[in-house]
Amino acid sequence: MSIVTKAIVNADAEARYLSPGELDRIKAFVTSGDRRLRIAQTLADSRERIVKQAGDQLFQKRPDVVSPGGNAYGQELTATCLRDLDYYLRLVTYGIVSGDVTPIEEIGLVGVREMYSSLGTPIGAVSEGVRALKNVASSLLSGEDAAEAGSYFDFVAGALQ
Ligand SMILES: CCC1=C(C)/C(=C/C2=NC(=C\c3[nH]c(/C=C4\NC(=O)[C@H](C)[C@H]4CC)c(C)c3CCC(=O)O)/C(CCC(=O)O)=C2C)NC1=O
Repeated sequence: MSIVTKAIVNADAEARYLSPGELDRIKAFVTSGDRRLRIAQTLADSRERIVKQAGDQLFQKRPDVVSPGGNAYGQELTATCLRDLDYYLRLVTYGIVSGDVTPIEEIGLVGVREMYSSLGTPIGAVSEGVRALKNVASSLLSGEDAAEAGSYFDFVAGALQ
């Protein structure tokens, strides 16, 4: 849900007009629209590089995951691991565009703990990988844009801890 939809659902539940506070938040959302779309576009355009470099950083910090017996050991499982990082980068762009973490939660975080646990994937290392995505992505963005995007990476990394 975008923050516009959310405000409307809340107001309609009480059969009232949008409040000044809600209109202010919607105004901020609309005003920041160009910037948020630009950030999402930059991340999408650079996704291969962001995922590759984040993977390199992760495997340097956590060599155990790509060592024999590790959950991402071997070409195929390493590729699956990088695919998961790409998934999270994609979900972060959804969050940035909608100004809301709900799409990230619904698509990528509900039930994820149980899933990784059943796969034997160390969830803390996935979180580390998302922090690496944030590092690499931030280096491609201006300070203000990096801060906007950073909050969504932080949200995902926090949920995966
Ligand atoms: C868009 C929402 C979405 C998410 C998030 C998602 C995750 C996801 N990751 C999976 C597997 C996996 N995920 C990883 C990831 C890793 N292993 C590690 O040690 C690293 C720390 C980490 C990379 C950062 C690995 C290695 C597998 C395969 C595990 C296996 O088959 O044994 C699987 C099991 C099915 C499959 O292999 O595709 C799912 C569903 N799928 C989705 O549709």
